[in-house]
Amino acid sequence: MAQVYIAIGSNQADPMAQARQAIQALASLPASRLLAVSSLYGSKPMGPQDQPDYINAVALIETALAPLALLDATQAIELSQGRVRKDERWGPRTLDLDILLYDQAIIESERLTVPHYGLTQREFVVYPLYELSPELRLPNGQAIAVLKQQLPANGLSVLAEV
Ligand code: A4P
Ligand code: MG
Repeated sequence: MAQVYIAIGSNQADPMAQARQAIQALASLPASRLLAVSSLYGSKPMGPQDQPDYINAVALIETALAPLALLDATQAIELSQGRVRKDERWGPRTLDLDILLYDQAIIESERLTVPHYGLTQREFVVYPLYELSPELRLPNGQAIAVLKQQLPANGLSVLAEV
């Protein structure tokens, strides 16, 4: 079984409900178990500013799914929650699920880059990761606690528990 951190993001169609529904869907993945979920955070949009604030959270699951099978499953969850892929980069979305870490694996394939390329620069990923696992280290040895210390909160706030 692998331990996998998954980032959840939404800023459309009742984002808090989208996040909670996504967490339920992750808990129902085959050959997997939900181990922990961070608080639900409110965050300022990264990218185009003419879009609503986001709800962000991070889930920790244990899974027997291989990385690409897990990506198929998380993309199916995105689609089932009304995600329409658009050309605009970093534009609004009902649900975005990003695979942040898959054990300590380093994956660089056409469909999947792990650790996720934006992990270390995004306060809405680093802070919930720290909440879940303050001792966590990335495959390159970077400590999540140090990353958090270096990254301004940028208005990030805990809005609710799941
Ligand atoms: N892909 C590669 N690696 C991964 C991975 N580790 N996890 C590929 C998931 N997918 C991965 O993703 C494009 C392709 O990335 C997938 O087909 C997959 O094969 P996508 O979800 O279709 O596209 P996207 O999400 O629009 O692009 P991207 O670059 O992933 O967007 P981001 O970086 O996720 O940004 N502001 C706040 N405050 N909070 C947010 O959550 N999110 C975004 C989206 C913008 N601004 C935000 C937030
Ligand atoms: Mg994405």
